[in-house]
Amino acid sequence: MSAERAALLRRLAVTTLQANWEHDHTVPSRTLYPHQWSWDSAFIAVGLAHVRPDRAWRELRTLFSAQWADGRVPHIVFNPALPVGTYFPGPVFWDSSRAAGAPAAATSGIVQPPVHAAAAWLVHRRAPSEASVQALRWLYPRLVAQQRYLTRRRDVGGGGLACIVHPWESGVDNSPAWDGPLAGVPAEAAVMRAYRRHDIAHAAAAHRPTDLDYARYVAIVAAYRAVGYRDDRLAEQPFLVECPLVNAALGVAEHALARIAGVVGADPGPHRDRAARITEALVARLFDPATGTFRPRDLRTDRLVPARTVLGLIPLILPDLPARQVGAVLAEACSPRFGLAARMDRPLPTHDRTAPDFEPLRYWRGPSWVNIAWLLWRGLRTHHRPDLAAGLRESMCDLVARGGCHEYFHPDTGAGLGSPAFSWTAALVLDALA
Ligand code: 9YW
Repeated sequence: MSAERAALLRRLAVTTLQANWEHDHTVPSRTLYPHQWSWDSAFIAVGLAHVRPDRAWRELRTLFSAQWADGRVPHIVFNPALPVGTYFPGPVFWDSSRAAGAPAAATSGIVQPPVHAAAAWLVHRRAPSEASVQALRWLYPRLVAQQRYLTRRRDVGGGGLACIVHPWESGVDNSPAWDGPLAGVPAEAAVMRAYRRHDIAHAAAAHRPTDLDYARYVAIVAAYRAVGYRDDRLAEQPFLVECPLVNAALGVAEHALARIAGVVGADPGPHRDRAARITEALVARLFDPATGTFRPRDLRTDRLVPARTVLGLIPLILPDLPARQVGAVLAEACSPRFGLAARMDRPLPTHDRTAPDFEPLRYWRGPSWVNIAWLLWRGLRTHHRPDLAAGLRESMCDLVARGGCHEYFHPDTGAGLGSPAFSWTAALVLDALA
């Protein structure tokens, strides 16, 4: 990309982040997502570190101020200044304030991938200062509590990994990876007539999860809400899955915490040990030697799900992933299913493009997303593949330069889809350009 084009792109990204800043956090999108979302904030902080490190820390601080007593970091923190009903499912639906250990702020009761420790480390490394050390001191015990929650309360499978109790916890809501585990959740599309979906009032229904998906999302929340979001009887929940992205993020978080511990005067040793154990567990439980792929484990059947989605490539972000699995992930990524190459002819899709259920327009069932490309880009650099990393970076930046800071992109044409001013797209492209 020419220096001139990169400068234009940088300006667009900065303007987008500025426009989405909301007094103490950034909204993912003004139209679609008007509150604060958990993993969005981590990605956004990584981008803000390049232009406004003060805001990067504020973003993380606001999110972690809404952490629950048990350590969970909620996937949505609601902005109290907005009228109830601005977003569905909103605070009334989640009704979290009655749950034990809920914070003062209105939040959801579920989590998202724990990418925050890695983000905090990147922000500090990009803009180290007395203020960043102070920020890390404040965050460190909270990040440790987040890890403790996930590794202790969520290890329903007993094998050292965290499970998710809702597709929303994976961040890739309607991925084909969840079709099997969701099929057993009792719900009828008609249930959704009782609710007004916010998303399809602002985005094309053909791009979004279906009414039946949504009915199941609502049914799962209702089951978890009914037990006050407590995790002592999680095995009774209707959706229980070990996700490769969530657990790869969990392992990377321990690596990041080891580094942060070094800065704040804590012991890095336990973090290194835990990181090694998570990587071992990920390989033992989610790697299928027959196909050479990582796939989610459905704890209700104790089987790996059949779909080969982009989630299977994300363990590459683990610096201690064994060589055999690194090779297998790269083979899958460079196959026609995902088309990774030093010169990519099409954007990275979120689902196997040779699969019959690949849908180029529908959200996480095919379209290209910048956060996923960015994670893989970082993994490629970690595992010393500068050729493939450069190809992916070029493809990612080119998408945004041509289409704008869209939420997602058509995986064949690269056309921008969803929200046109999406925060993590802007933030991560800023990081990739640096
Ligand atoms: C929804 C905010 C969130 C992201 C998720 C994405 C979507 C909300 O938007 O979820 O209504 O589907 O799937 O990853 O955090 O950007």
